[in-house]
Amino acid sequence: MKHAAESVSAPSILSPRVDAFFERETFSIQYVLTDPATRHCALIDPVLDYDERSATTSTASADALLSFVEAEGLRVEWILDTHPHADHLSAAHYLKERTGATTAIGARVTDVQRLWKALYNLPHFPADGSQWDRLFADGDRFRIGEMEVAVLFSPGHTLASVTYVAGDAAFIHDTLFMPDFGSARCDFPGGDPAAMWATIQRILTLPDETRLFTGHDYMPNGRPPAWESTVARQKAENIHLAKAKNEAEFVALRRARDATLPMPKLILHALQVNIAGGRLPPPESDGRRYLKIPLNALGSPVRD
Ligand SMILES: N[C@@H](CCC(=O)N[C@@H](CS)C(=O)NCC(=O)O)C(=O)O
Ligand SMILES: [Fe+2]
Repeated sequence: MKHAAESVSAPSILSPRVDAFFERETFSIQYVLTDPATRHCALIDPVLDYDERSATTSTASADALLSFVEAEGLRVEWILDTHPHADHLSAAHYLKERTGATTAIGARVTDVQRLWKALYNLPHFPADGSQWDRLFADGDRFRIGEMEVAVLFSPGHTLASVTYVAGDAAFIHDTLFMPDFGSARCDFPGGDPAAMWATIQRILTLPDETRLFTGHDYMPNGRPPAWESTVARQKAENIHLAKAKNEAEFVALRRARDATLPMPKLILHALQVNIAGGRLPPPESDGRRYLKIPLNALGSPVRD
């Protein structure tokens, strides 16, 4: 059985199946990455919906992934985050409870946990990554079914960001967006535009035909949402790479743009949940869960 499967799995390793789910509230893309040979899959960057006006959470976006998985007869083996998100809550914990799949994120998440633990004043929070089943270091490899996935450490947007590379597909999250939008911001706590420049150069060393799947699409000029490019297209068309030809130019470009960007509306809501692997804070004595919002913790605000 194993041998028969191996003989048909070679093409799938070259070009895995990728299904994308665009979440319109935070312009996020959730992915299902599938090994066609075994129909095992990974859910990448799943979103736990949050309505900030009423402080209501909902699992509609995550449930759409589960419905798809069920309809297609897939088996969820992994729940992967590319980084601790600053603009939405991660549905990793909810999906772990529903599927029993293995959760994972980049190993440097412990640095992000330490940073935000101090910002939220959570002295008892364990900043040890124990909230995930597996932590990936640069160069680590793992399998979805029979398909090998490589992990590239890709910091800049956050201290802990990683890119997942499976065959000709790379999940590059918030590094490069679609070529007409450029690159991700590097001004969150722990962000670093010089590290982002090095990360982008590393991603661009993947083969030209590599399919690049981004983490957000902000639909510039009202175009329809898009999330897939290639290394060749990014080299030829990315608006930030066209303007910045070296690290110094890129750092200057990013600093100038980042100085104009307001904080994501959910940054303080999201990080306390996301450093806990997508777990909401435990219920208090009335059975209700509460978020904690530190005041004046993020410096002077930039307004819309
Ligand atoms: N307006 C959005 C901003 C989200 C945001 O800052 N997104 C990050 C990725 S997590 C980014 O890199 N944005 C790039 C940009 O806005 O130029 C919100 O409030 O959620
Ligand atoms: Fe992000």
